[in-house]
Amino acid sequence: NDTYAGRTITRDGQLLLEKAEKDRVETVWDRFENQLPQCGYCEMGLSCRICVMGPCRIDPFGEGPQKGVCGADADIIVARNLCRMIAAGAASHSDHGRDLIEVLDEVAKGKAAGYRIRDAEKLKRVASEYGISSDGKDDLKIAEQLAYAMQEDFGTRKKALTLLRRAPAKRRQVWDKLGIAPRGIDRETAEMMHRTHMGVDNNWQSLLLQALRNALSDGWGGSMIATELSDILFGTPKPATTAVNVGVLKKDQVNIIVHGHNPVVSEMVLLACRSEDLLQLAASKGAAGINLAGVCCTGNELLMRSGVAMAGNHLTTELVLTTGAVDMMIVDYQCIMPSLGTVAACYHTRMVSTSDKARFPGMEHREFHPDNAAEEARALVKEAIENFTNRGEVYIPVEPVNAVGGFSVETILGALGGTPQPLIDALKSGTIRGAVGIVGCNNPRIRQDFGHVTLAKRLIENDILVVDTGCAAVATAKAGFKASDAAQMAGPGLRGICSALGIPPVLHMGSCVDNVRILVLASALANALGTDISDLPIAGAAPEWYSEKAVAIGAYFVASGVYTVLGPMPPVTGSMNVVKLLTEGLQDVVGATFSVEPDPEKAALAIRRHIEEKRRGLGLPA
Ligand code: NFS
Ligand code: SF4
Repeated sequence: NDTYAGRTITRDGQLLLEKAEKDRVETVWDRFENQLPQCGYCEMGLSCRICVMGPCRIDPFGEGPQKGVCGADADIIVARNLCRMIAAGAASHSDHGRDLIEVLDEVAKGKAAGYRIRDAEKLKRVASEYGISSDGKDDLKIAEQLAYAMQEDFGTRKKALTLLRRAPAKRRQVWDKLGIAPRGIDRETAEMMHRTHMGVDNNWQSLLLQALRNALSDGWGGSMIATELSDILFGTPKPATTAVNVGVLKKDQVNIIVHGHNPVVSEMVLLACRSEDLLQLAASKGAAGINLAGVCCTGNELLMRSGVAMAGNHLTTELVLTTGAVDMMIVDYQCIMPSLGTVAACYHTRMVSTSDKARFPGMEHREFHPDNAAEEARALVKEAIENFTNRGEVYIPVEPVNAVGGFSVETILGALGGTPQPLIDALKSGTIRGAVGIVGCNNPRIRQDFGHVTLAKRLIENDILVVDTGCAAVATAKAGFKASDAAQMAGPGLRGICSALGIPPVLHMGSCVDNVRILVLASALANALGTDISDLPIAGAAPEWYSEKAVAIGAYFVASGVYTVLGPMPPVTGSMNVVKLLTEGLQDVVGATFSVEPDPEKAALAIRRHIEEKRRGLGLPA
């Protein structure tokens, strides 16, 4: 069916769209079509509803009003809107990070049954970065002090975030010179909201500089804390084989899906799924086992650390329910479409929300806190098992694809013998031309996975190593780029290295907060070369992004010196000043720019040109 093929390149998606139509289930694509044509003012960033003298619109053709009621022009309105997107994105990642600090603190105080320190070595390493010595202290004492120190990073008592020290010296000088080194994680978001209130900062340049500082407070602050503490509490990822796409659901087993972002909930569900008595209970109901699978980033968290299978990315989250095979979906927060409860109501699937800050229509709310999470997870898994016998017809139309995940920086450097030198040698000789991070979401504006898969394919064919995260990482996994034999898809140089190391040419580095792993890896490369991140033959891309979080990520990539290509156009075209600053002007400010290119073939060309230019800059062979 052409309609389905126009919506997604995935076989499972196409078949389940057909099933959804048969079952009269409305999906994100249907609702997208119902919204067309979308508001042109909003698409250009030219509408403002920051205050109630408005809402206001600027006429892009210059005939109607050129000022809002307060006098704000197109530049101010577009900049403010973009700033608020970044503030929301940074707040989301950073609030997720804060939740992990709370768990660490409760673990330290003995109040979080089920959680523990799984990577004590990393605990000590990160603690020492915060100036906390481990001498003569037990792990819990160190954990308590680290939790306290990290809370300070969120506040107003500091002049600069602790983990900025991980960035190359030259990069920190850039930030200091511009006055955009973030001070406190919450502080930068709060200041961004303040500056964009009516009548505060009305200079589009200074607004956008604060937006970069706000984004940096996410990348080198909130998200980085989220990733580091997740490793400490749940283990630092190591490569493991797993499976992806809807075919990971099992007809003869209890299927539980976790959805959302924070491993604080999903790790406890995983623990419960593996407990002997619950497995026995499942057997007594005629199930051959308990099958836990993920969607979106909490799925990526489990995939990275425990090889848990992945049923799909963002646009698959509704479709996975139309299999009729999901006995329970457990959600935490972020990227969870409020339509899911309605979809589930057509099947026997039980829907459960778990976070005090995220509720959804058609879901039962069962709140998880560090002190009850282990117990609550067991109760839910038990109820999922009981729901197994209520299943109707089940339709699992595809076989899963195998994939290797789990590439933390620790693992990558470990595989290279402890230093980035072999990678640098390969870059220097030109065996590998460069490296690109492909990140971000799905968006119904773009055929699902088409942007991610096409871009990754073209890059690896041209000997560019790809690292990916989030829904991009799931897309390339579904397409087989992380399978054990995927090195064959790469150009000769990259293929040789991947075959020798036994790794795929597209490395799964985790969830969206794990984009910080890419920053840390880039810093290691820059430091080894004695240069800045902006001099490296690397780039970032978000071919199918949709969320405010993705804008924050793009902004901290660029502010960290990484040229970044976006697929969908952000709502900025109403101001040529803002567009020019983002796509050209930032070069002289932070040594990197954004670019927008919805066609992944053209994006690949732009990225290859950029990488060759950076190689020339470093005097590396063509
Ligand atoms: Ni990232 Fe993860 Fe996916 Fe996009 Fe959403 S799940 S945090 S925001 S849609 S990649
Ligand atoms: Fe209109 Fe200005 Fe109020 Fe925005 S802040 S809604 S442009 S009056």
